[in-house]
Amino acid sequence: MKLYYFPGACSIAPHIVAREAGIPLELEKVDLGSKRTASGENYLEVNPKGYVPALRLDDGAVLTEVSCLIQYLADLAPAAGLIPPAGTIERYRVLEWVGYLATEVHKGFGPLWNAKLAPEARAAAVSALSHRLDLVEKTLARQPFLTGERFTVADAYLFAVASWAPWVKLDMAPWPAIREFLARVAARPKVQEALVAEGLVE
Ligand SMILES: N[C@@H](CCC(=O)N[C@@H](CS)C(=O)NCC(=O)O)C(=O)O
Repeated sequence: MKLYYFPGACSIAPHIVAREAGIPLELEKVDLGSKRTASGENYLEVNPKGYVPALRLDDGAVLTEVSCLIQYLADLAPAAGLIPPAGTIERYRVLEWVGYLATEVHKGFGPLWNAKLAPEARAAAVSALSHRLDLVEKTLARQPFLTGERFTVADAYLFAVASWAPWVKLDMAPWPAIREFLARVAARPKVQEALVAEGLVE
């Protein structure tokens, strides 16, 4: 399987899940400006949505959307325990977080990437995102991971998006439990491997 990614983008969530699950992936970097991949493919032919991630399966089919890829990969390796079995309430708790992260937190960061955002618009975006992060903070203040004691696909997704704070100059001081979570997840050997593979750390 091949993961189309950009270093440090949300594509690092499925990348981490694959490594935690012991699933070997070929990595192909995408230039998001030119929509060309490192090997010269036209990325728009791989994923007409134009954004990362995309996962090319061994039969040539392509899956997109972080929330889909992390579930797909985790389900390939159930013994790794990255997502509870289908039909259990524990599964829906993880999916509840995945939905929240995708639609409230991931998209909440969106406006902050715009360097030309007017100060009032930025303040409004920071305020909305802060409320979303407050809930995450409250949860992580009482347990190490979003659904309890165990690292799941939802934690991989949170790690991906909350790691953007320094890039968008979001001061994480109000959320110490999230900062501790980021350090705890970054220290996981498979996460380190992913960070090194993407050239984010040496
Ligand atoms: N809904 C998509 C959003 C993916 C997304 O936001 N990708 C960003 C990087 S984190 C991207 O590739 N942006 C570049 C672009 O849209 O051209 C998903 O969940 O996979």
